[in-house]
Amino acid sequence: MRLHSRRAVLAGAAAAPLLAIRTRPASAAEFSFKLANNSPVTHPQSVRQQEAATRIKDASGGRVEIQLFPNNQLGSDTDMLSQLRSGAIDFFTLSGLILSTLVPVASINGIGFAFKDYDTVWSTMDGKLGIYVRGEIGKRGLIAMDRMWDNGFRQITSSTRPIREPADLRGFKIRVPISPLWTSMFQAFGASPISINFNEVYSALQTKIAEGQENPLSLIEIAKLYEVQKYVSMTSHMWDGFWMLANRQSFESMPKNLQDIVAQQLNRSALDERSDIARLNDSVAADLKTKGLTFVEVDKPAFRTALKQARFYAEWRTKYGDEAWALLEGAVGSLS
Ligand code: X2X
Repeated sequence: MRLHSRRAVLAGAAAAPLLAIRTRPASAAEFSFKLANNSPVTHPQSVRQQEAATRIKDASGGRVEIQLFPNNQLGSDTDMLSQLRSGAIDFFTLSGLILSTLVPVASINGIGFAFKDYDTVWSTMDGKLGIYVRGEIGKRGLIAMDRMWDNGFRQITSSTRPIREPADLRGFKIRVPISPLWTSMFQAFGASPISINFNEVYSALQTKIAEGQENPLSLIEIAKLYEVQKYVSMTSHMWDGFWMLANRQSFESMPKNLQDIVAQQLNRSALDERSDIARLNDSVAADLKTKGLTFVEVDKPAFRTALKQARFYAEWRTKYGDEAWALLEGAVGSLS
């Protein structure tokens, strides 16, 4: 039996090229795209992107197929950004702050203590500031979908000493993602930031190349960073999310109706992902405590004052320019 069916398969394979001349095999889509991210496969970002891909295939009648490559399978964020620009990857979700290495204003959402809560995050990034940033992204051969995906408010973890007040950051070897804003902010605190892509964070912490790092609780849990860290200080010092970016040529290779389907479904999944993260925010702290992480409550205004005194806001206001800064302050209130 086995031998028979093997022969049948071989015969079929030999015949396939002839058939392909006349008809497209049912499984091959007209538009085949790669979508990549840096998130673990169980992170809501990966789960919701897979769902979006499935809906896009259905809604396009099989014409558009998106294959998801989560968890840095295609390289670090820096590598994937190059691949997106060259068209080797068609879609990629990237932190606004890391994107700023190409589009400087894209880091503006990460200004220290800019957002007081999620309502303000979404009204700002779905509002005028988001439109402005997407416009700037559009000038660099990329297209940003309207809805950002949530990463979260960031908290500082450490394997050596708990960070209780700004002075504890002095000389602290902290891993930061690759972005001038991150480096500048932790330098303003007097820390020693080390720029490392996310795919190397766990091992950098494990080998103590870095004493600490900062990320949202949801990711500290999902990427198991609690295994190599002891303390988490609830600084919420910045909020960051992911822009869903498309290579312009790839995106515009589709007719308008398919572009609309893809954009709609990606935006819808971004909203689903935001609710997932909101739910995780409510539950994850208890779990991290049982896994041995010690929580440290901090006086956030003291951290913000330290940044002001280091002229952090004044410096970045000049870098972004008055227009962008006015859009930020118009949405979140006065910062400097
Ligand atoms: O690299 C990080 O720390 C991460 C996963 O939060 C970002 O994508 C910025």
